Amino acid sequence: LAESSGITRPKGYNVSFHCNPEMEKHHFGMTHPMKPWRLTLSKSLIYSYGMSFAMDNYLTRAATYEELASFHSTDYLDFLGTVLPEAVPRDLENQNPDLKYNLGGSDCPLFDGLYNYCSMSAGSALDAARKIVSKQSDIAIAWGGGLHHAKKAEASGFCYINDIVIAILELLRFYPRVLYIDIDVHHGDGVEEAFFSTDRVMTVSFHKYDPNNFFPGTGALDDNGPKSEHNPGAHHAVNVPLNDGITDEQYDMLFNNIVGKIVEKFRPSAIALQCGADSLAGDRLGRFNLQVQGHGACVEFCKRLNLPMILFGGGGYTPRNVARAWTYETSIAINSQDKISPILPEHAPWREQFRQDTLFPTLEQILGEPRQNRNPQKRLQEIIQHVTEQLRFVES
Ligand code: ZLV
Ligand code: CA
Ligand code: ZN
Repeated sequence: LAESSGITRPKGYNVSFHCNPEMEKHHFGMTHPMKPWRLTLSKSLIYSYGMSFAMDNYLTRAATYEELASFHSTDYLDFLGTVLPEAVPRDLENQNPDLKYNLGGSDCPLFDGLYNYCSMSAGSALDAARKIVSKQSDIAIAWGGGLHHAKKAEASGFCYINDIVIAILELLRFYPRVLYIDIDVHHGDGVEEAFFSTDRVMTVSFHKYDPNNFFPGTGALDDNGPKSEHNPGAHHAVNVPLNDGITDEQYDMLFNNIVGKIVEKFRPSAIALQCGADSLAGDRLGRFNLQVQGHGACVEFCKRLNLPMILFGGGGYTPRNVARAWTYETSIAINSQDKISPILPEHAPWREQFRQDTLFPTLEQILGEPRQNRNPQKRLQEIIQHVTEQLRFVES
């Protein structure tokens, strides 16, 4: 396969791929939008292109309790490890579910094997971080991670364990400064909050922002970390609130400008990039008009910085498009984006899942009618202006 596709190992650097196929067998419930099976579809397409021959492939073990406890509270972990997916207790008066740690509701249901699922996601992310710090990998990929909403002692938005925070904590044992970038359509609130009080991690999230109608409702332009002068973490949270229908061209302009300025000022020693694919056009929960090319351009931009980097997954609720994006982004990591065919491989299992046989469907193919763009150029300039002023407070 690798020979016929012309895909070879990248020259002068190493890419590793970290996954645990057991993770993919878990189910959140019939109607729940999070489908771990999308990881199977993504991997299947990546392998069909012959990309595994160009990377070091690791089957990762689950993270241990102690590893999870590097971020999460032991009370929360103990509950997560013992709670059974039986009926959730209801409040006697109004019958509302009485949730502990926000577990068991419709966003974060209790399902069979939940604790295993969470520790496997964190295990892959942590393995990726360890291969980076040991310098065995220059880019490490963990598509099963990226669960950016989980808090120290609370589940939130389909996320129970924050594998990203755990992986960044590992990077911080060896690197002075880590830049976290989040292109999921939702605000990366859990990662932002975890590093609110340090100047060793800068977080930047691009997201749909509508405090009343879009989850989680945080991440306004001027939410930039605790304002106190004595807090080293002040000004180290960058937020890029966007509206429905943003296009590749606008996103690319914003991303390059903002991430470029942050890198110049903050001078990170490593990058953690959350590649949530719900920012793609046609996503079941998303609102943007991004195409596979525009989403991938963010990965390409970060790769060109030549810093050690972890690529995480995240959201993504239209599995065929998730698989396309993460396949294209894997090809970018191994520098094969110009070698792979834009026509999906003939022999790909699940080929019928993809509807069109292209890796790059047009907006018309995805949506029929593209979503209306509610991001005037003037607003994008205001955002750039705000971030530029914010960065004046960051010491370089
Ligand atoms: O992609 O959910 O809006 C990383 C990620 O960023 C809500 N949740 C909360 C606030 C009030 N609720 C609504 C409860 C909905 C429960 C089930 C759905 C079921 C079917 C279809 C859509 C949803 C849904 N839930 C859509 N948006 C939500 C958000 C959570 C979004 C999490 C994004 C996670 C993996
Ligand atoms: Ca985001
Ligand atoms: Zn999301």
